[in-house]
Formats: sequence, C-alpha cells, structure tokens
Amino acid sequence: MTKYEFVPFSFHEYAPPEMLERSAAFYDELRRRRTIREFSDRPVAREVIENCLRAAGSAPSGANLQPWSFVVVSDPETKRKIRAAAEEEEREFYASRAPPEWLAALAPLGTDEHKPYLETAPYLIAVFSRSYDLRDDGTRVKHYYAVESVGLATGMLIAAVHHAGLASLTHTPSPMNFLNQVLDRPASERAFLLLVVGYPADDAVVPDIRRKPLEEIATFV
Ligand code: IYR
Repeated sequence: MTKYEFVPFSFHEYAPPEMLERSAAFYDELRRRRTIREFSDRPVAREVIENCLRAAGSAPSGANLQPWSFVVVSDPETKRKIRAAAEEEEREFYASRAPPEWLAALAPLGTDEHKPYLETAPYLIAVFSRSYDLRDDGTRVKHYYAVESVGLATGMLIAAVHHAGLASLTHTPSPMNFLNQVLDRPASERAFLLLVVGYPADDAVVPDIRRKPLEEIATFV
C-alpha cells in the first residue's frame, strides 16, 4: 500500500465561551432525541436521507476501510417482506427464544412482536457491517474493528437524522440474517441494525424514561 499524501488540517477553533455554549447547545439538541415506535407515513425527501448517510460515512473506521453498507428501503413490497420476516423472528423471540430475564427487562417498554412501523415509516435503513472488501482480482481486503466502526457510523447516522428533524427507531430483530436474503447482500456483509426513519405519528407516545446522570456514567481521575 502506498502512503497517503499528508495535507494541512483545517481545524476550526472556537473561543472558550463559544466552545462552552456550543457543547451545551449540542447536548440540548441530542437529549431531545427519542426512539419512537409510532411513525407517520408522511413522505421525506430522499436528499435528506442522502445527507444523513454522508454524515454517517464520515465516521472514523479501522484503518479507514469504511466497512459499512447502508441499504435504504422505501419500496412498499420490500418493506412488506422485511416486516413479515422480522415479525416471524420476533414472534419466536417473545414466545420462546428470549430468556425470562430479557423479557423482564423489556416489559417496561411494552414491546411485542408486532412491527407495523416497518411498513408505515417512509424509510428503513438496513446497516451492514462488511468483514472484507473484494479486490477486482477476487482477493480479500480484510477489515479491522468492523463492528465497532459500524457502531460509530450508526451513532452518527442517528444523530444526523435527529438533527434533520426526523425520528428513528433502532430495530434489531434477532437473528437478522433474513436481511441478507431480502436485500440480496453478499456473504461479506452482516446485518448490524435496521434503522426506521420518518416523522412520528401525530399521536406518538414515548415511555417516560430517565437517563443516567453524568456522575453515574462518567468518572474523572
Ligand atoms: N428485537 C425485539 C426485542 C427488543 C430488544 C431490545 I435489547 C430492545 O431494546 C427492544 C426490543 C423487538 O424489537 O421487539
């Protein structure tokens, strides 16, 4: 591999008071993000989704190999297939596969095997982690920290969607292999998450959850 050309870093510096103000404003914006499960079918411009995906694609990744693929589903027939397959897995999950402790952890959220939003929401973004890329000659370019990198990109995608003024749901039917079949993805890809994106339904409700305070999640030494 030849070395990259190194170019000056165009760093954007803020005066300390502005930095403080920006950090508080960003927190204020992100804390308003909620995962919702009731979506409107209101259409959303594809360009907005494209920009959110560009933001996600700017995430750091192992050796800058960018081991992600995003499949944006808006086609009703494909959404229907995804819903049918996800509900089949979820039926089994809730009826027998999930250990009682897991079901107890989910009980306060009131989730069940019914996933109508997989057809209602205008977009489902299937996020795939790629364990390798293929060169033209068929040899493999191995990826490093692929799952961690995709997690970072997905976090940025969720933040971008929220910043754009849309809501999302991080959906993880388990197992998710059916996404490879329905979306015809190669063996190098593994489904990481299905992000449901759109406007909330007019009467959408969310559980009155609390977030752990800073003292509980962070330690300064
Ligand atoms: N995938 C199931 C169960 C589920 C699991 C977790 I962890 C959640 O935070 C929420 C749901 C479902 O989508 O219902």
